Amino acid sequence: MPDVPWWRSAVVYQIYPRSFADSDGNGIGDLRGILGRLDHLTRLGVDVVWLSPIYPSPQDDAGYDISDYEAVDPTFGTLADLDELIAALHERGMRLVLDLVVNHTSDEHPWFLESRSDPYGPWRDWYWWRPPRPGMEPGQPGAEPTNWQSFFSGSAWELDPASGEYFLHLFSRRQPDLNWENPKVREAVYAMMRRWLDRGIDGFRMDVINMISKAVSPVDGTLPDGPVLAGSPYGDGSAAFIGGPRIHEFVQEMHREVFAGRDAALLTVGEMPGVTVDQARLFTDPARGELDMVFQFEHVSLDQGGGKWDPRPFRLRDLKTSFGRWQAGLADVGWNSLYWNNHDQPRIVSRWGDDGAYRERSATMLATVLHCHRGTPYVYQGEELGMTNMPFSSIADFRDIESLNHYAVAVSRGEDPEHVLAAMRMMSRDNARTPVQWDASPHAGFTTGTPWIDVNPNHVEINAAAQVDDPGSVFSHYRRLITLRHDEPAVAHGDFTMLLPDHETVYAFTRRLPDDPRGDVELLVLGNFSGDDVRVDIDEGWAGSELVLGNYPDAAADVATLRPWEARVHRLVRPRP
Ligand code: TEU
Repeated sequence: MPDVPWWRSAVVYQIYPRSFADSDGNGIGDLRGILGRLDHLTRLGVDVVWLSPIYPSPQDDAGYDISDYEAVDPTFGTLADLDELIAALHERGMRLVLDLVVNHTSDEHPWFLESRSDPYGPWRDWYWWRPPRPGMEPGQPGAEPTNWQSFFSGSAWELDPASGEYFLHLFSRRQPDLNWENPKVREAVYAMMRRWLDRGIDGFRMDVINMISKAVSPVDGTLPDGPVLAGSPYGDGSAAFIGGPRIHEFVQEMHREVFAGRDAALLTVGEMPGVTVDQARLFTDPARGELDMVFQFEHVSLDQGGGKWDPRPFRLRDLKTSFGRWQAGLADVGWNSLYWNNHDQPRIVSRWGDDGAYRERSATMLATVLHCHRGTPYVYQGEELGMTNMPFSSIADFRDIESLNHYAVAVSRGEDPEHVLAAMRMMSRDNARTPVQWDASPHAGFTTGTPWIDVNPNHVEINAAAQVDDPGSVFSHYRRLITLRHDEPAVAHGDFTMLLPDHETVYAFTRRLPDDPRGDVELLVLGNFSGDDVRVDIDEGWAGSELVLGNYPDAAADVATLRPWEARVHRLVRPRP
C-alpha cells in the first residue's frame, strides 16, 4: 500500500542479550552469540530486531542502568561486534532498533559522578537533588523530599551523606533520574541518539519515556507528594511523573532534533506505563511529530489486583474490552503496538494459556489472536518456541532486582515467604529471562559455561532444534503468521471489528479491506481461550470461506466449531457491486 509506513506490516523480534546466546562460555549471552543465530531470525521471517541494552553497565537492573551510552559492555562484546551485527541484519533485510534508557542513568555514569561530587557544580542540575523535607534532618524517616515509592520497593529518594541532599530514582537507588528540565541534558541525549543513527541503526525503543517530565513547581522547585499507598509508608507519585506537564514538548523536540528528515526509514516506540488511549492518540499521531507507536500496559495488568504481586484470575472479557478500546481508539489516528511478552512480563502461555497438555495449541492460538490485530506485533525471544514460565524452587533462583527487593520487603513485613514466592513464580520478570532453549543439551545450547540464570528443565522437550523443521511446531506457526502479515494486506491495514464481546472463552473479530484490488476482502479471526470444544454464533456467510491459517492439522467440523485452544483465520473476498 503506497504512503503507508513500512512498520505497519512489520514484525519485531526482541532480543534480551543476557539470555539469547553465549559465544564465549562465560554463561552470559553476547553479540557474537546473536551473530551466530541470525539464521533463526531469517527463518522466522521477522523484519526488525529490538535489542535490549548492551551498553556498559554495573548490571544493577540487568543493563537498564547505563554508565556509558556510546560503547558496548565487554560482557556483550565490542562496538565492532555491534557494527557487524548492524551490517549482517541489513544484509538479511532486517533492521536494528536499540534500547534508549534516558529517564535515568547508572550511578556510575560520569554525568552522575560529576553531579554528586560537587553540589554547586555545573552538573548538579543534571539530576534531581533536593534537601530533606523542611524541618527534618537528612536520614530521618520521612525526611525524603516527597513520599514517592520506587518501582523497585522502598523510597524513590536516596540520601547522599556527603551533601546531606537526596537524589531521585524512580527505579533502583543505582538508577538516578535525569533532570530533563535542564536543556543541557536534552541536548546531550539528542546528540548521542544522532550518533547512533549515523552508525546505521534503524530506530529506538524508548524506556519509560513518558516519565521524563516531572511536575516540578515553577515557583520553588518542589515536587508534590502522592496519595499514600495501602500497607506502605510511601505514596504513589505517578500523577507527578507519568505523562508530565512537558512530555509532548520534550518528545516533539526530540523528534525535531534527532529524527526530522530521516524518520521515514526508522521505527520509534515509546514504553509508557500508565499511558491512556487518548494520550496514545497524541503521541502517535504522525501530524504531531512525536513517536510511531507506544507500549501500553493495560492488558498486562488485567490479572493483577493490588499490584503485580497480587495475581488475580484472568478474564477474557476484560482483555476484549481493553484491546477493543485500543483498536477503536487508534483506528483513525496513530498506531498500536501488540505484545504479550517482553523481558518484564511472565511467559504468556503459562499466564493465559495452558503450558501443560495444550502448550503448543494455546501458544499458537495466543499468537494468532494477537498478530491479527491492527498494530505492529512484537515477538519476545523464546515466545516463537512456546517457552514457559520457570519452576523456580527458592529465592536463590531469582536474579531480578524488582523481584528480590519485593521479596525482601514483603518478608520483612511478616508475609509468609512461601506465599511471596508463589506470586513471584507467576509474575516475576525472571520468568522471561531464562536462557533461550536452542536444543536439548545440558544448557539448552545457550552456553558451554554455567548460565547466569538456570535454564528451564523443560528445554529437553521445548527447543528450537526440535521445532524449526517440524511443520506442526509453534515455531512453524509463527513463521506462517508472519508470512500472512506480509502477504495479506488485510492483516496489516484492515478495519477492526470486535465480535462476541461478552463470550467468556472465545475471542472473535474481523479485519476488512473493502477497497482492496481483489474486492471487498474480509478476515474472520477466532481463538478459543479454553480447553473445551465450543460452538460460536457466527454469521452463516462464513460457511465455506477459505481457511488461510489454523493451529490444528485438519479442518474443524464447521466454521462455528472451535476445538480446545483452537485458532483459525478465514477469508472472504466479496466482489464489489
Ligand atoms: O520497565 C518499566 C516498567 O514499567 C517496568 O519496570 C514494570 O513496571 C515492571 O517491570 C513490571 O513488572 C522498563 C524496562 O523495561 C525495565 O526492564 C527496567 O527495569 C525499567 O524500565 C527501568 O529501566
